Amino acid sequence: MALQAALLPSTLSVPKKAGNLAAVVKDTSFLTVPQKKLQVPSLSVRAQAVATAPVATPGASTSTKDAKKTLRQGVVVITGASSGLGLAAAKALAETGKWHVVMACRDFLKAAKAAKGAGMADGSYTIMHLDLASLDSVRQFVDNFRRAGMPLDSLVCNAAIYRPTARTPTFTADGYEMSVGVNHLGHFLLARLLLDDLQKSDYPSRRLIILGSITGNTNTLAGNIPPKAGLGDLRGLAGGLRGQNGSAMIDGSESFDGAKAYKDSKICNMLTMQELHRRYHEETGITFASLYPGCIATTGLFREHIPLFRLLFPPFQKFIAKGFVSEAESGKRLAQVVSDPSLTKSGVYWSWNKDSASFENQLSQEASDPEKARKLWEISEKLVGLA
Ligand code: LMG
Ligand code: NDP
Ligand code: PMR
Repeated sequence: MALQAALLPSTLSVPKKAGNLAAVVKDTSFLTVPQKKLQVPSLSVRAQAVATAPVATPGASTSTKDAKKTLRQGVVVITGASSGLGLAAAKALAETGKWHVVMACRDFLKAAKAAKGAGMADGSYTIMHLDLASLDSVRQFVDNFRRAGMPLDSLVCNAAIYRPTARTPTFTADGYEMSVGVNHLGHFLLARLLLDDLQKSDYPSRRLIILGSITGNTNTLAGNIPPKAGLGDLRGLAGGLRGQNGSAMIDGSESFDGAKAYKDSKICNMLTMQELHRRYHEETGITFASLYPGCIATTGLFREHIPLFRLLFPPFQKFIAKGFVSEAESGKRLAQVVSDPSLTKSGVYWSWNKDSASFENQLSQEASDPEKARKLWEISEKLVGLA
């Protein structure tokens, strides 16, 4: 393929000091910000002494001749980094200089504009195409990411769509209902494929993070605003969520409800995180986590809601429900879950209190049901072609 053909000659002609990794990234630069401005993460490492590096531990790479232990720049992939929380977290992480952010986005130009608009420095990020509404695209993303030659130290499954007023389903390229297809199934495949890469990383704390939400947890007031989340016995999912010859809803309901489909997809996200933890944490040492970042009432998530809702929801959250957080604040929270040395515990659903201190939150009974998590895992494997 053209990409591979393009790789070989210039790999050989790259100046020695840049090395092969730079050549690979150079030639996949059509996927990235302009090549001349791109820094290769592992080559643009800043020497950070143990004393100042936040998570420097034995086993981190050594990049100075005086044998000081240093932590190389980490590489984090964030899906849906073109807007809202994903963009704010990308900015927060890139600004530290300790992270190179791979923005995995369905709309390259939007992502490029968003990164520039947010003031992210050239070279601190790479944009790669990923459309979670297509399992082929997920696989292509994984191939492209591997070809770029970067390590993977942290993966954030952040992208989502919410269709609050939809009464008829839409479908992914593979024919699955869109909210669950994008928010859960696309991420399920991505996470499964990239586990290998996370495992290969020599970074001291490797993490896989999947966004959850309060609205999927029926042990909260917010989780009791109708329509309530609920997966039932997963018969709709097992039937393929196709809508025509079955149900487009996970629980098998005949009628479609876009708001419920989103909340259901968030239960899937939280169950998947826990199942990953049970299956892989001990063996791999990877930290699996989920979080509720607060109510970020101003993001694009509400783009399909009625205008009156979009107008009133932010002040409602600020002054009445008191769940509001700004995009910048939520970005810092997610950045903490990616890189804070104190948040290495696996299997946790993080939340924050009013002073923005993180705490381990309790999931609802359904969102922490191990039997349901196992069943969800097995059905999802079939739907994404892994079993
Ligand atoms: C469903 O409706 C839709 O059917 C579905 O399509 C989907 O969109 C789904 O979850 C998404 O929602 C849910 C419905 C159920 O909620 C509403 O219709 C209410 C929407 C209101 C959104 C918030 C805007 C509130 C505006 C208040 C004004 C703010 C101004 C602030 C200015 C401050 C200045 C100092 O809703 C329910 O069933 C309600 C359940 C009972 C809730 C408990 C009551 C607590 C009361 C708390 C405050 C009340 C706020 C006023 C609500 C006004 C509603 C129009
Ligand atoms: P936004 O709509 O601002 O961001 C969602 C991102 O997902 C966008 O970048 C969007 O891309 C991307 N996306 C949507 N569909 C696809 C697709 N098919 N393939 C790839 N990317 C896609 O929403 P938020 O920032 O609010 O949401 C981010 C996460 O936070 C979600 O997981 C959400 O569930 C969670 N969350 C949000 C809360 C809130 O109050 N906002 C509360 C709790 C959790 P594009 O820019 O191209 O549209
Ligand atoms: Mg909710 C009491 C606290 C609280 C919190 C933290 C949220 C978060 N909400 C709360 C209360 C209420 N909400 C109340 C009392 C109402 C009735 C007026 C209410 C309504 C409401 C609607 C209609 N809320 C909503 C909607 C949405 O469409 C949002 C949604 O469900 O998206 C799936 C939403 C949200 N409320 C939240 C949060 C975090 C959301 C959206 C984002 C998400 O879960 O991802």
